[in-house]
Amino acid sequence: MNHWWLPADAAAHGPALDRELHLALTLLFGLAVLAHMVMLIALLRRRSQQCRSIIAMELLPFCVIAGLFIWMGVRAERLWAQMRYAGADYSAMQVEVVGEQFVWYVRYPGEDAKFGITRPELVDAGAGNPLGLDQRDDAAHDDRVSSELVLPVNREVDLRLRSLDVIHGFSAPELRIKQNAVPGQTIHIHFTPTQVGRFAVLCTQVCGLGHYRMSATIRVVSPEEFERWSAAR
Ligand SMILES: [Cu+2]
Repeated sequence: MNHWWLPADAAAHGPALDRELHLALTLLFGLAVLAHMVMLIALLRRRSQQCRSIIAMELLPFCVIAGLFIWMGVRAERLWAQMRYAGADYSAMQVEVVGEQFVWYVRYPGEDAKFGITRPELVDAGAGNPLGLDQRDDAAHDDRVSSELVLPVNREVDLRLRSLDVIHGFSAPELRIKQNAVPGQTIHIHFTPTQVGRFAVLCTQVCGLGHYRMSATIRVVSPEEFERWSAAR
């Protein structure tokens, strides 16, 4: 079913999410059909005879459906928790994505794998410091800010999301990632890209008049190409 109604799967956690979606849609479709059939049968039967047991007619289906929904909720929550709350592996690549009306900035921590301190009063996109990096901090010297998110294939990414102004929605459909960037919060999500290619990033929160043009590209490349790209910067 994937081939005609969902975008290609380019992340390691994608197939599990897709399975969950298919399971939910199939079950709910089946339930909708069943509910209509039960209603129809009940209508026809009640014309001729009294229904003897309200327990069989109403309580039992209610309990079964409630149990089903709880089971589905727990399954989905566990998947989400793996992505969002279980931390990334210590070897994961650190990347920061920051939303600002109406662009996405990407920051790499450089050789020291440590993000430098940023200060709101230093934010000055015109002067080439859109994130307000504080150069007095040693960890900030080798930080690299880019407009393009370039990632090596098959390596886990620990992505931290921030926003400088309003709530933005970071969404990459092929990578099955969608997470809001909230001002004042640093939100981590982690994933492993499994396919080389170019993937769209869209903002999925209506964040202002320029919302429609708040897009970016994720370029997933081979590890060698990633090394070359990093070295060139
Ligand atoms: Cu936005």
